[in-house]
Amino acid sequence: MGNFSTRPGPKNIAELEKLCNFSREEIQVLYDNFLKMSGGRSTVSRRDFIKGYNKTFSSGDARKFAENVFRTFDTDGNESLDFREFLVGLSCKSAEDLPSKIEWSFKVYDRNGDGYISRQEMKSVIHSIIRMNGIECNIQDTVNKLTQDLYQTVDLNNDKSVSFEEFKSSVEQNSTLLDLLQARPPH
Ligand SMILES: [Ca+2]
Ligand SMILES: [Ca+2]
Repeated sequence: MGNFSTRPGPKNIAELEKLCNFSREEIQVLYDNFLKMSGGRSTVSRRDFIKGYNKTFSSGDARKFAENVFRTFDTDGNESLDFREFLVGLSCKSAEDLPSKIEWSFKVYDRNGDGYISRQEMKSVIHSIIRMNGIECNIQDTVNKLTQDLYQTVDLNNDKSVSFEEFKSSVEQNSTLLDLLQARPPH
């Protein structure tokens, strides 16, 4: 597709529409946001992404969480996002159906991408979520406690490693688990 230096034309938009759940109009808006983040360049660097993402959170520090998000967006691992990666990433992140939510959350937690969530990976992501939400409390204790509880719940066979299958069936059995994993109060 090449890099855009100007607004994507109708042909590009039609192609992009097929890759995500966004409408034509939403893609245009997202492209403007993308340009704001990149400073008008055709790719967004890790640093620009983290800075831009953090700006949207007034209450807490979202930088650590943004690193995890960046990793799930940067599918070719070249440390920068083109508009297609940005769009597909946002589309996966904002998907509302349970299978997509499970898949995306698993990727966030599996920081080294080896297909398993270690306790350390879970702890690190929970820490980043709590910081992002700006929760004022004894953060280390909260992180330890949440990690302990959640890890025990999702590590079904208790082998100190959480596979995608374990993660998926835990969440399917208990729908409030996904809220807890995203540090949202269960509704
Ligand atoms: Ca990339
Ligand atoms: Ca892992």
